[in-house]
Amino acid sequence: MQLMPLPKKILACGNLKLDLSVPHVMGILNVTPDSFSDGGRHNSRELALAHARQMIADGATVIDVGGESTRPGASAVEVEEEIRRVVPVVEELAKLDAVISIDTSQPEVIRAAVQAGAHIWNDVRALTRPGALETAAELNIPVIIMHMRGEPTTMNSLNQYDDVTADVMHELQQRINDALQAGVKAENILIDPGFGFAKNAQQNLKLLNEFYKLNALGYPILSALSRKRFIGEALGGADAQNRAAGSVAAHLFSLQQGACMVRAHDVKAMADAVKVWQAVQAAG
Ligand code: 7PJ
Repeated sequence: MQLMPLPKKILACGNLKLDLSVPHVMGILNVTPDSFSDGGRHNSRELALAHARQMIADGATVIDVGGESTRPGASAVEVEEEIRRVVPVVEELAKLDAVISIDTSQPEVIRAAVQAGAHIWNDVRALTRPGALETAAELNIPVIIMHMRGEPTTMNSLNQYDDVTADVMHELQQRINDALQAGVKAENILIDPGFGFAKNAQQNLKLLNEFYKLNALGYPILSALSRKRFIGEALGGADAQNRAAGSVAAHLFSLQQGACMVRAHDVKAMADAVKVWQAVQAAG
C-alpha cells in the first residue's frame, strides 16, 4: 500500500515541539472515578502519575489527561470538580518531558490546566461550549477539533448520515471555520473524526476505511480508536480489556492513511507497532 507522507510540520507546544512528520502516540490518562475502560484505577494522584511515567517510558510523547467521562450516559461533572481532578496531575506531569493535552470542553478547565503547564486542548465538543472559541484563540495553544453530534448522552440517536465520511468532513470544516473566524490560528488546529461519537459500528468502519479522505481538509489528523466499542464488535464481542490488539490494528490502518497521532490506552503495544511500521516505511 502506498504511504501517505506526513506534512513537514512542527507543532509548537509551549517550550516543547512535536515533529508531526513522524507519528506520535498519545497515552490516555483518565483521572475520573467512573472511566469505563480502566474502572477508575488511576484515579488517585500517585497512581495517575506512575501510569503517566510508564506510558512515557513505553513511548508516549503526549499524555492526554481527562477529568470528565464522555462515555454515553455520563453525568455532567461540575467545573470545579474537573479542575480538582486535572490540575494537580498536570502540575506534576509538567516536570516530565512530555506534551500534555487536556481532554475537556470547559474553558475554565483548560485555562487552569494551561496555567499548570498543559499544552494542548483536546475538545470532543469542538469548541462549542460558551466561551470556548474565544478561550482557544486567546490561549494560542494547539486545539484538537473532534467531530461529534449532540452530547455524549444524546449522540447515539444522531447518526443519520448520507455519506458518513463526507458529512463528517463537512461538519468538521464548519467547526474549523468557526475557530478560524474566532481568531484560532490555522497552525494550532488538529482534527479528529471522532470514532464512536454519533456513529454506529458500520459507520465507524467506513470512516476508518476512508480515513485518507480527511487529509483534504489540510490539518494534522489524530485517530482515537483505542478500545472503542466497534473494535470489540469487529472482534465478535470482546470487552474493553480484550481490545488492545484490535485497537493497534485499527490505529495502524489510520497511520497508513495519514494520521500523525494515535490516542491509545495500551501504549507499549501501540508504540512498538509504530516502530515496526516506521522501519518498514523507511525501507521503501
Ligand atoms: C476521544 C477523545 C476521541 C479525542 C475520548 C474514549 C472516550 N478525544 N476522548 N478523540 N474519546 N480527540 O476514549 O473512548 O475519540 S473519551
